[in-house]
Order: sequence, then C-alpha cells, then structure tokens
Amino acid sequence: NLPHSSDALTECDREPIHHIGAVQNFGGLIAADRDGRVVHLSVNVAELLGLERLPEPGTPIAAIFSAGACAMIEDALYGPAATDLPARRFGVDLTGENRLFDCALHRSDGLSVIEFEPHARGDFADHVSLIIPVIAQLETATGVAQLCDTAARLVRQMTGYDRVMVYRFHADDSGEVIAEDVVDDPAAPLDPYLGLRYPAADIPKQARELFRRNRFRIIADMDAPSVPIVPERGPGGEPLDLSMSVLRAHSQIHHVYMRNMGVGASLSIAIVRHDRLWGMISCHHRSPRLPAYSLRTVAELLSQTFSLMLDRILVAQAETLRDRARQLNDRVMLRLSGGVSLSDSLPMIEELLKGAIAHDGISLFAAGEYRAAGSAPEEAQFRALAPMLSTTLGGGTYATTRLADQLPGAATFAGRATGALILPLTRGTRDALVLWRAPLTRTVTWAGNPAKAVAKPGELLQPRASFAAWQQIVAGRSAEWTPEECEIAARLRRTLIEVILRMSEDLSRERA
Ligand code: BLA
Repeated sequence: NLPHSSDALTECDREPIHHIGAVQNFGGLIAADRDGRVVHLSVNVAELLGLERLPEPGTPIAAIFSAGACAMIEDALYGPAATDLPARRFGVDLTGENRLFDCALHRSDGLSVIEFEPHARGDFADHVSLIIPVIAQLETATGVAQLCDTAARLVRQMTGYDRVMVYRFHADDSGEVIAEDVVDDPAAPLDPYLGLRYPAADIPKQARELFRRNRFRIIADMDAPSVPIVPERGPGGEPLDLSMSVLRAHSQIHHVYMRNMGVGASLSIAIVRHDRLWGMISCHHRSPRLPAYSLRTVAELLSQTFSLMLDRILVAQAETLRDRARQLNDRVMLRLSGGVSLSDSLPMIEELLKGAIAHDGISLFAAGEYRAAGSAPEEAQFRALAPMLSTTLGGGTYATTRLADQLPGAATFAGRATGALILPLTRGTRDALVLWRAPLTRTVTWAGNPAKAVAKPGELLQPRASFAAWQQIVAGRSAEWTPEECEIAARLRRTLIEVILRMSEDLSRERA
C-alpha cells in the first residue's frame, strides 16, 4: 500500500504552516489595522528600515513610512485597482531617506500586510525585456512534452537555479518529474530526477492547498534563521494569517526534507488547471539563491503563459478526441438503425471502438445473451458478476484498473482481464458493455522508498532520508483509463441506451 492523500490525517497534515509566525530573513513585514496602526511586525524591521528601535504595536505606520509611501500602500490595498492578490511595487522609497525597497502588499483578515525587501537596483527593465523572446519560444511547442521541456530550459536560463523540473501530479496525488533541465557541473554532476515519482505524502494536504492559492513560493536560504513576527497574537488572540505572504518562513519538517535532497534554496511555481493542481515548476539550488523580486515577477508571468499554453494544448487534444467520439457514435447509430440486434452488433462495435479506446477484450450482455471477443471472462464468470455491474458500481460508466478491488468475484479471470470500463445499458436489467484490459507489469521508479513516508499510528511522520531511486513492480492492474476515454465511453453508452429505447419503442408499436 502506497501513501495516498486520502490516508488518515498525519501530523504533517496538521502543522499550521500559514500561522508559522515568522518570515524569511531577506525581507521585513508590518501588518497594520484599518486605522493604520501596527498590529504585528517582524523583528528585523528596524534594521531593514534604518530605525533606531523596533516600533511598538499601536504605532501609526505614518510614523514609520513617508507620506508618499503611506499613500502608495493605501492605493495598492484599497484603491480602484486593488485585488485579493498581492500588489507589487518596485523601487519604493519607504522612509523618505532614499532607501529603496521592492514591496508586496496584500490584505489578510482585515489587516494591511506590507512586505518589503531591499530593491534590486536597475534590473527591472532587463527582466521585462526577457519575457517577449521567452513567450515566442514557448509558443512553438505543439505538445505537452515539448512545452514542458522548453519551460524547464527557459526558467533555468532566466533564474539560474541548478535544477529546474516540471512536475506533474497523478490522480493519487503522487507526482512525477516529466521535464528537467540541470546545470552542467563536471566537478559535481547532479543526478537526473527525470522520470522519478514522489509519493503524495511529500506535500501534506494543507501545504498542497496553500500552494494552490499562493502559487509562487520561494525559499531563499534553507539554513537561514527565520525572523519572528511579534506579537504572536493580535488583539483578538489570533495569529497573523500568512497564507498569501511572499516572505513566509518555512516549516522545519520541510527544511529537513529539502536538506535530505541536497537543496539549499528553492522556488516552486504551481500550475493550476480547473482549480486543481495540475503540476508545478520546481527549481532547486544547492546553495542559497534569491532572484530579484522583479525577476521573480517575470518568472511568474512566464509560468502563467506556460499554464495558458498548456491549457490550449490540452483543450485541442480533448477536442480531437471528442471529434473521434462523435464519429464513432454516428457510425454506431447508423449501423444499428439498420435493424441488427444489439448482441449481433458486437463485432461492429468492437471494430469501431478499436481506434478510440485501446482494449484487450470486450463483453456484451444484452437481452440475456452474452457475446465476447478477445481477452474477456467466460460466460459463466461474467453471469456471476452481471447483477453487480450496474448496482454496486453506481449505475453509470465506471472505470477501474483492477475490478477485483470492487468485485472480488472478478479475481477468477483477473489474469486475463483485470481492468474494466463498464457501460451499464439498462437500469434494473443486467445489460452492459464492458471493455477489458489485461494486467500490466509496470515498473515505477520512486525517489526513495515511498512506504517509508507513511507513519504507523502514533508515530511522527518524518521526511525520507534517502532519495535514491527505489523501484517497485506494480502487477495485477491494467493501464489507466484516461478521462478522455471515459468520456468517449459515457457518450457511447448514451447512444446505445437511445438505440435500445428506440428499438423497444418500435417493437411495442409493431405489437400495438
Ligand atoms: C511543502 N513539499 C512542499 C512543497 C513541495 C514539496 C513542492 C510546497 C511548495 C514549497 O514549499 O516549495 C515537495 N518539492 C517537493 C517534491 C519535489 C520538490 C516532491 O521539488 C520533487 C521534485 N514533507 C515530507 C513529509 C512531511 C513534509 C513526510 O516529506 C511532513 C511530515 C512536509 N512539505 C512539508 C511541509 C511543507 C511541504 C510542512 C510546507 C512547507 C512550508 O511552506 O512551510
């Protein structure tokens, strides 16, 4: 059994990382209430801003920042262009003493959160000029693999990390490195991670959810001490919610994890599709690394462009498949309207399905008759299961890579047909069309033994110490049925049901 996101909550899942109460030491944070008075601040604020001492809670921010800076903050957070996302301002003179900062401003539980880091001088124009040629290169990609390869290469060129990966999440929340670009360092070559799988437990639930909302996460120096935010709790007793913060300090457990992987600094960019994490662009560096905020902003823009192009490619692929499904339905409809009975039409359906959904066998059970072709259960085996096919499995189109998990009786023929895509055709009766897939012996190469990432009850879950490739042979399951294949099946099922209905109407009309 491998770690899965649906496992019971672990200690990891419970760590309140958005209430961590500290920032990374490359910037400072002040949270003020609507009256413009300090509620929380990081203890490095005085040093960063050149103040004599740390302002007390309750201090008006107008006593810390210049009038111009206060107006900028007010406009960024509450002006007509304000959104729920952090606003960025580059090269701001916060105190009126010619000390320039790059700022990220957002609202959190009614507080104005002002984050600032020393301005990276003069680079902004250079960073912006990078984006046009980069987008032009991304645009040449025609498939997902090519797009991801290009993105990994461009992000590394732009940001200079030692390793840039495109990582894709699977349905079980584990993930796989699908593209990678690595620094060429003959003195200390880096192991490739391309193709490695990482178990779901490496990114706990709340970290995953936070990453989906706040898609750009930098850790500039894994080993740097984090800077506490004081006071820990506001006047209502609540800690500052750092969910949308740019500077949020990282969890100690994650520190151990990254250190075990040899990472000294990281940048993670979430790729979100239909509100779900599709994948991420993950950048690792062996030593500390802090790209300028303006460069990070350009990298964010690049990743958003990447997401749009990814979506465009995936939509086009889905459209092609939908066309194929439409043709399939038209043909099935045409042939069946010729008056052939459903059971006699199996060879024709099988012929038409071939190009749309790969399968090793097919069964059709209609009006009490069983027909099968290829690697399929025998009639007696199928009849034993038939009553369960439409009832136990919810009544709709159902896909599984190992039917015996749901219907233990299916174990009797699992050696031939283990994966099933089931299309129940009539409610109440047992008519169904089933596509079968033979068991597949697959080798999954994990980064470290994933079983070690699962804590036993009462045990604290620790990050794995080893990331050495660990191979697992997965047997007894078929290849996955893709969402597109399931969609084609669902559509075919509707067509077949319609045909059955029409035939029975014709029949009753003849009788009348
Ligand atoms: C966070 N772990 C994360 C994040 C990623 C990973 C992407 C969120 C983004 C980030 O913080 O950068 C994991 N990073 C990966 C993986 C790759 C990568 C898989 O580059 C592959 C290439 N981690 C564990 C265990 C725990 C754990 C067992 O392995 C818990 C006990 C915790 N991971 C953990 C925590 C966070 C995290 C707490 C949140 C870190 C934070 O933001 O403070």
